[in-house]
Parts: sequence; structure tokens; C-alpha cells
Amino acid sequence: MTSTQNNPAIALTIAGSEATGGAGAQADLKTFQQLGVFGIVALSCIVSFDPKQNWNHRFVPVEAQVISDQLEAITAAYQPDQLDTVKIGMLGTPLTIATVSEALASRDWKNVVLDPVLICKGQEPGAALDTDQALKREILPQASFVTPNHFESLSLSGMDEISSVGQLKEAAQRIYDASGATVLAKGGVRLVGSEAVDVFYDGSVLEVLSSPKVGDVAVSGAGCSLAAAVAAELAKGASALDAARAAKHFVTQAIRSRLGSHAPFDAVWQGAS
Ligand code: PXL
Repeated sequence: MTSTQNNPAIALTIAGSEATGGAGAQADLKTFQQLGVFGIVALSCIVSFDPKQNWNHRFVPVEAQVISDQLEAITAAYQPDQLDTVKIGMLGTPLTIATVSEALASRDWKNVVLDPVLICKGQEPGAALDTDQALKREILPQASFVTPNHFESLSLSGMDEISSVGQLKEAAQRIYDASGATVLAKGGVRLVGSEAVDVFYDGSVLEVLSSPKVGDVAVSGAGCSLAAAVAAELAKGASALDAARAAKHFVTQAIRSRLGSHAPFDAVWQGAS
């Protein structure tokens, strides 16, 4: 390993490409870069929204062998003393999940940050039940940190309703109890009120992270960037709580600086902070 004075922390994201650049691997890499972390991608799938069909998802998985090949190259180049932090974004199929699960289990990671993407914006809930179940069964138990959004918190906690901060706290505790992973449960624009509230729980500390909402519409890439920022901060050696606080601050800035386009959603811009 060549060491230089300018030796950055390194983080890997296993994520999909979102062609318009707001979400997925593109958001992760921009976040890593902005936070001073050398970013690496293993691409799991390619999403190209369809402007002719109401911007619905077109989704193509990367072949399982090609996912394995990427991870083989990455983990051979960067041993655990250099690369100990991985962020997992959209995987998309049970076969991809099995492939990633096996690769994860084949070496020690200090930080496995899971953004448990169950469905993408625009997909029907329940459309991919086998994928959701595989993610819960094969990836969640390997996660050290998980960042569910409102829908994912309902699914992972088994609760029927999360409409208050108290219920979001209960969800975070239930997800921790079920997974053993530190939880940052995101209320986002889904809870009523003027604050965007997230709940952190690591088995002992329960903390509400709050910042004024920036509009009432979800911005593309916010969830990806939050989990990537958590991973970047952990890779640099931050504690889980400090990583969560820094990530919340970073994403709030990125939402404030969001970029509009001819797509019907804005994209976060990480470059302004
Ligand atoms: O925001 C979730 C997400 C993650 N990864 C990819 C996506 C999306 C949503 O569009 O396309 C590749």
C-alpha cells in the first residue's frame, strides 16, 4: 500500500445508477467526494426513468457475475486495513441480493451502512415482495447501521402507523431490536409539522435529530446522500451518533441547494456545503 500525506479515508458503495444523476451511485459518489472520502462503486443495477411513461422506472439488473467481478477487483485492491466501510443502496433482485450477501460475508467490515431500499419512488408497494424479504433475510443481519425511510420503517418494524415522533422512536427501537443495527429512521416530509425529524437509536442512545423542513416534497437523492454521508463519516472514524448528526446537516444543506430540471422532481446538490 502506498501511503501519502494526503491519505484519504475510503468508502465503497454497492448501488444502482440512476441515469438523471440525482440518486443512487451518483449521489453516493458526490457525497463521498464532498466529505473528503475516496469513493468506490460496485454497480448493482441501472435505472432509467421513462419520460414517455410518466417518468416510471425502467430497471435493469447488472449480471450477478459482473457484480461479483467488481467486488473481487475492489476487495483485492483494498484490503480491510484500508477499506472497512461499505454503503449498500438499491440492489433490486433476489439474485443480486444473494450475490452481494455472499461477498459481504466473505470479509470483515467495520461499517456496513444499509439504505434498505424496498421500493423506489413510483413503484407499487408490494410489487417486489420477494426482493424485500431477501433484503431483510440476507442483508439486514449483516448491517451495522440502517437508514429506513417512512415506508421502510413501517415494513421493518411491523407497525401499522407512524404519524408521530413517538411512533418513529418506537419504530427505531423495534428495528434495532430485530436487527442489532444502529438505526437512523427518517421522518422526512412524511410526519406533519414544520420540522424534518429523524430518530437515532443505537441500543442505548435515543436521539431526535430535527431541522426545519425545506418544502413539502421529497427531493431525489436525499436518502441515498444521507446514508452515504453516514458511511463517509464512519469511514473517517466518527462515532455513529456524530456521523448521523453530520449526515443530517449535510443532507439538509444539499436539499436547500437542490437542482430543478425538466423531470418532475428536484435533485439534491451536495456541492454547495
Ligand atoms: O432513492 C432510491 C434510489 C436508489 N437507487 C437508485 C434509484 C433510486 C430511486 O430512484 O434509482 C438507483
